[in-house]
Amino acid sequence: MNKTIENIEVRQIFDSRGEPTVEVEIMGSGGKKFLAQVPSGKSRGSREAAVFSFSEALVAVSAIRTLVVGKSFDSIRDFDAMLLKEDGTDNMSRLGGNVVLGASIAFGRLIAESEKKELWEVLREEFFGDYKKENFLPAIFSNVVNGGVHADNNLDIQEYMAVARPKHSFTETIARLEKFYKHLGVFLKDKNLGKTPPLGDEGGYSMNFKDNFEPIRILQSLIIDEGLSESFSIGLDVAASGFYGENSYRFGGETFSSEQLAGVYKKYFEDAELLCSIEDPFHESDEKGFADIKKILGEKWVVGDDLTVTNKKFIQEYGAGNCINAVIIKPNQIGSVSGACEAMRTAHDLGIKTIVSHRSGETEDVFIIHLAKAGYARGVKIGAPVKERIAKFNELIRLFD
Ligand code: 2PG
Ligand code: MG
Repeated sequence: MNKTIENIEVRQIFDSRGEPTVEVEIMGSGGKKFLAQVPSGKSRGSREAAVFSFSEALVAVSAIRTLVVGKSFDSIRDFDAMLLKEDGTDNMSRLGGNVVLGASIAFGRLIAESEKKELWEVLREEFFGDYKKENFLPAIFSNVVNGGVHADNNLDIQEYMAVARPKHSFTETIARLEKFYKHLGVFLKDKNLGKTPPLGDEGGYSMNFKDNFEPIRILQSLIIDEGLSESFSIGLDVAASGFYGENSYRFGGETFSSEQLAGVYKKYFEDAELLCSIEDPFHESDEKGFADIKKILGEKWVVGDDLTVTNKKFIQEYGAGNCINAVIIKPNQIGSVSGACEAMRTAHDLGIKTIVSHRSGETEDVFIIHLAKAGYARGVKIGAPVKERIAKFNELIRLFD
């Protein structure tokens, strides 16, 4: 099969939160169709690529159609470069980051089919072919308690994640994670006076807690009680932009300066030995807060997300500036497959660990699992093992085991 594009379409679909997002379809020669569903985030960094509504996406796809139909591109890079040139803005505000990303993934699938390869193999060869690395299994960051803007409860911290490190296989690790998630539900139901706790945007439990530390304490004792402390630890996504205002942080009913909040986190890490990572502990403009906490926490992972928005420029700046030692890679923050792969390469060159991540509004698309495998990610962040997120867990098993 050749790589000629016969048509491109966009459709409106709904994500796991019931919010509209887009699905892009590219038709190759012989009428074969390649789809990509783009997720959408609720707690977005201000420097993320533009997100187009469906009506804007229709206009953008008409423009893209005139550029690509009847053409053939040798690589994802060539395809993206043509669209990025046409867009010509810093944040994809002419063609829409979600539209371009959808086109870019769908085109990657066309290439994979034409070369009779898996998508991850195409990505590996094109973007990471020069890496000399052993294949290994990334840790799963699974959000089991939801707070912040992802839940209707009293937690300021957006995500409390079980971090499961596979020893031999994902089949085994995911089974343990599912069991752990169920047991946590039973424990929390008990604590919630016999009522099953509601679920937040990413499938984590989202009832009220005594304070922001309580879920950490509960996760730690459950991990220990279940005999999982060899392979399970705890990660947080604070998403601190959500409670930042006028140079201070409103956290747990109190107002903190950046230094005071760093003191709170320090205590959390001292009190919970299984706590291993903290994402967006400060507002995206609070570079100093990141640098300070990184110094305090040493080897623990300090992860950039809203801070770095999958943009190689910011990863370079904040990585070299000692603000982070790990980074979230969300393809729709940068708006193209090439942009996401370049971000991973920049992180890799700086010795910064990568965690390829979902968004709070998800679809069943499994692209991020292929990206994680291709780029040797150290982690995959995919929410709780329920509903539409199951597709990503299954793809982990299919690609890695
Ligand atoms: C995050 C994400 C995903 P959202 O903050 O890391 O968990 O949330 O997609 O709402 O930005
Ligand atoms: Mg985040």
